[in-house]
This record gives sequence, structure tokens and C-alpha cells, in this order.
Amino acid sequence: MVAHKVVQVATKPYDDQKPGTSGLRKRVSVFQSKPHYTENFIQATLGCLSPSEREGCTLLVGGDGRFYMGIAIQLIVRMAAANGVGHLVIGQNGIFSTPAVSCTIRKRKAIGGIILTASHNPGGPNGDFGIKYNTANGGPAPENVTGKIFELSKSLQTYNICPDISVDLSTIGQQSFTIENKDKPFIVEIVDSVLDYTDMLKNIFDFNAIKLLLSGPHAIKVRLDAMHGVMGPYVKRVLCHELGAPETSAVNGIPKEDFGGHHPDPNLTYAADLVASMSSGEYGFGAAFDGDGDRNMILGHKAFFVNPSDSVAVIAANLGSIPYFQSTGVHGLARSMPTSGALDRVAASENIALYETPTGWKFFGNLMDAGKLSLCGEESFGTGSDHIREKDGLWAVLAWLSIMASRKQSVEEIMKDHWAKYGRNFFTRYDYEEVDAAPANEMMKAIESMLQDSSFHGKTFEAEGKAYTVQKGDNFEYTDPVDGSVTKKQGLRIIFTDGSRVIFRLSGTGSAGATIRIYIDSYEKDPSKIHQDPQVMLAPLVSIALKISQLRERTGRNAPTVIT
Ligand code: G16
Repeated sequence: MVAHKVVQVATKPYDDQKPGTSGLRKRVSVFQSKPHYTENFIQATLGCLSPSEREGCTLLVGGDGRFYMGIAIQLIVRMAAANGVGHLVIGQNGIFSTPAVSCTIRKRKAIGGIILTASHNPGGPNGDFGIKYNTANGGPAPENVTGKIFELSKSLQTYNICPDISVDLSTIGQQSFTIENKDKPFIVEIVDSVLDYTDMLKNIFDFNAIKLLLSGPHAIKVRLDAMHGVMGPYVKRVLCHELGAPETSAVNGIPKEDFGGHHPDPNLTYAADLVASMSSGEYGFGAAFDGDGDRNMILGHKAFFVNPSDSVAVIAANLGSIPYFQSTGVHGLARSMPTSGALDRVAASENIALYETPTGWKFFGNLMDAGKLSLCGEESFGTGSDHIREKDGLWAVLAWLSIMASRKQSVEEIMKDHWAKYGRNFFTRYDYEEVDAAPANEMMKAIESMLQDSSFHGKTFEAEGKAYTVQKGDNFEYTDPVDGSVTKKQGLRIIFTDGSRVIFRLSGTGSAGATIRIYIDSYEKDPSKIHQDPQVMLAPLVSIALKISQLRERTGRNAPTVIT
């Protein structure tokens, strides 16, 4: 067999390859048209591993099926071969959901994985593409690793490639290549990426109990919307084949390069089709996933909406319905800072430790690796546990179905019982997408200097007949209890004396301009008020947030793009 040549190609470094909240995300055109842009980032990522680590290691590769993924996978194969990686495991046709990558990294004891996704951002030639690196624990690379990738990317002069290798992504099995000056062959293994993940779920949940709920004599009808992202094959295998739900339960199940022209973002705005079909009352349970399958939105009968901050709290209060937690025990709960305090109430009542982390799943991973955390969630439609190191959309769906099966209640009944017991954290998030970066940054600066002014503390704001007095305002800072690392500037918080919070933060996952997020959280325990519309309950705090930030005046935006 002829050995494949390793070629060193000269390149010029870029200064904009700093990974965001979860990897490098840019417009497809940036990856396509800037010379060697993709190759540079892959080289910087592989460069994080020492030559001895690369040799003989197993690295996973796959993504959410979006446009440009196939090209990027072939580049990764050629460059992994040239950089001395021993073994690649790639999902068939490139398909690998983010949670499944995390699962298989852990199962195979791989050194890490490269995930080709821009998550919930739109795809297609005019959409976004992304490259994300996960480490050996199965989680998103921590800041010391993404920092190293960024540093390498800024000084890169060459990259290594075996230009004439190309792999058949459609056939399951091993392909072997001889590389010049290497003793051992370079192995590419194409796998059914749904398999390990399905086996894992079987060991976490009581499949028989869920089966009875979905296909027994009193079966409920479910509708799971994969939004033409990666989740179609996973939903079909797990929900339909294993758990007996009819095939019609899975909609938009064929991964498409442009997600059918939609945002693969499971929220009330972008998953409006699901909301509309659930409203008819035909289904007892519905869910949508994002492009790469880590986010989820849960809906009950007649499109009853479960806020993600409530979702994790409900799961925490019902861990007895999930066999996994019976065997592992519950070590701790966690939420990201902007997520509502609903989880805190369960933690306090059950006497379980609660951690408040910055936005980004990587912060949970550290706590999980140290055995301090079992269940966590974020307001950004992410829920998960220490079974892997990523949030997990289908896991959240099975968690809810398990709770419904054991409590024999609907989604709405479960939620209302929860509020009756713990009180309700009313929560809303306003997103202003693709705002010009300059006014967005100026707005954040102005709010921050306001918070630093001592006269701001103790100030009372009034709107729509309600008054709130500032108790504390800061830019959230986190000290990791495991390694002591400090992460600064994670969101501007205004906390009022009644515990209500208004938070301003710029998204770390956008690809153009800035996305401003305003998060509002306010607790109510009066049983006569807990069923009100959050938009009505929170309207005074929304007005106060807009007044403090001068958002409309500064950005020219009169309304948010998305309200959750
Ligand atoms: C990523 C992270 C999440 C985080 C989210 C925040 O999600 O994995 O942990 O909550 O970003 O997004 P933003 O910075 O836009 O608020 P994903 O699903 O995009 O990978």
C-alpha cells in the first residue's frame, strides 16, 4: 500500500478565532472564503495535544448535519492523519449529536472530540458553521484549553495535511491508511452514532415504565420535533423503536443542511410549528430540540409551556422517578447565574448543595468530575446530569416522561403541583438579536458604571404601581470551588431587596453583531398569584430594566426578537 504524503502548508494566522461560549461560530462564508480559515482552527485545536498524546489516541468527529460539515470532516481526517492522530471515530454520514459525542468519548476513553455545529444558529450557505472541541471528560473544552487554542491560532504559520486522503462516511466499519514515516496505520472508524447513546439511556431510565405511558392501554400521544437537526435518527430509534411510540410521533426528523430554512432553536418563537400543533389538544406531550440535540423545550397538553428554569427544578424534585439517581445518589444541584432560582428552592428543601455558575456547560463539568454535581440546568433550554458532560435534550424528554409515568399526571398538573409546593419563580428572557456591537457594548459599559456607583445601591425604581429597591448590583464573578479558577464579567446583575433579579448579558454564541439578553426572575409564593401570566407579573421589572439600560434609546430596538 502506498503511504500517504504529509504536506506542510504555509498559512497566515487570524486574530478572530477565539472560541465563544461553546466553540468557534461564524458565518459559513467566513469558513469558506478566508484562505485556510478552517484548516488553521483545526491545526490550533490538534496542536493542543502533544505529539505523544496524539499518537495512538482516539478522537471523535461528527456534527449536526449542517452545510459545510462534510467538507470540514474530510479536512479533519486529512489533518488528523498528518498530525499523528491514531484513530478517528466518526458518526455515519457525519451525524453525531453533541450528547452522543459526550457519551461515546467517555465510553471509548477517547482523548476528545471535534463537533461540527453552531448549535441553535441557522445553517445553509448563508447561515452559521461552528467547530467545537470537547475534552476527555466528554465536556466542552475548559477555558485553559480554549485559551491555548486561541493563542496557537494567533501565531500559526503552517498546518499539516495528507491532501490525498478521503473517507467514505456512509459505510459503517474501519478504513485504514498508511501515512509516510509512521509505523502504525491511521484508522478511521465509521460508527452508528445512535447505538452507544441508546444503550446509555436504557441504563438510566425505566424503559418499561415509559413504554407503558407511550404505548399502553392509556397511552398519551407525543410529538417530538427534531427541527431538521441531528435528532431525527435519535428520536426515531429511542422513542419509536425502543419505547413504542408511533412513527408519526417524530416530526422534521430528516437532518437537513439548512434545517429546512428555519432556526433550529427550541423556543416559543422558532418552534412555533410545534406550539401550533400542540395547541390543538391532540398531544399530551411535546418537545423540540436544537440543531445538535443538546437543548430541549418541553410542552404539555394544549402547548402548556414549561420554562427551562422550572424544568430542571421539577426534575430535581422528582429524582425518585429516575433509576439512575437511585444508584448514583444525588451529590449536588447547579444552575447558571441567569437561570431562575426555582432550583434553589428544591435544593434548600431537600438539603442538597446548590451551585451557581457562569453561563456555559463547561462550568458544570468541573463540578461533576469532582463528584459534587448530579443534576443541572440553564434557562437557555439546557438540562442534564452527570451521566455525560453535555446538556442532553432527549435525556430531558425521558426524564419528564418518567415523571409523568410515575406520578400519573399531566405536564401541567406536575408543574402546578410544583409551584403549589415550592412557590413560583416567574422568569422571562428578552433577546435582542444582531444588534450593532458598538451600542450594545456601550450600553453594557454604562450599566456597569452605574452599578459601581454607590448611590445606585438603595435606589428605588417604580413602574406600573410596583416599587423595587436595589440591594446589590455587580458583574457576576465565579470562583470554581474545585480548582479555584476565577471567571470574571459573566453578566450584570441587579438584585432587589425582595430577591427579584434583572440581569443583562451579551450572548457568547452569536456570529454577527451582538445579541443582548435581559433575564428577569421574581419569586411569588402567594397561591392566588402563582398561575398568572409571567409577562403580566414581570411587566414592571421589564419596564425598570428598559429604563435602567436605556436599551431602546441606545440600540433603536423597540421590541425583542424573542421572548421566553
Ligand atoms: C451554549 C452553552 C450553554 C449556554 C449557551 C449560552 O449552548 O453550551 O451552556 O447556556 O451557550 O448561550 P448564549 O451565550 O448565547 O447566551 P449551545 O446550545 O449554543 O451550545
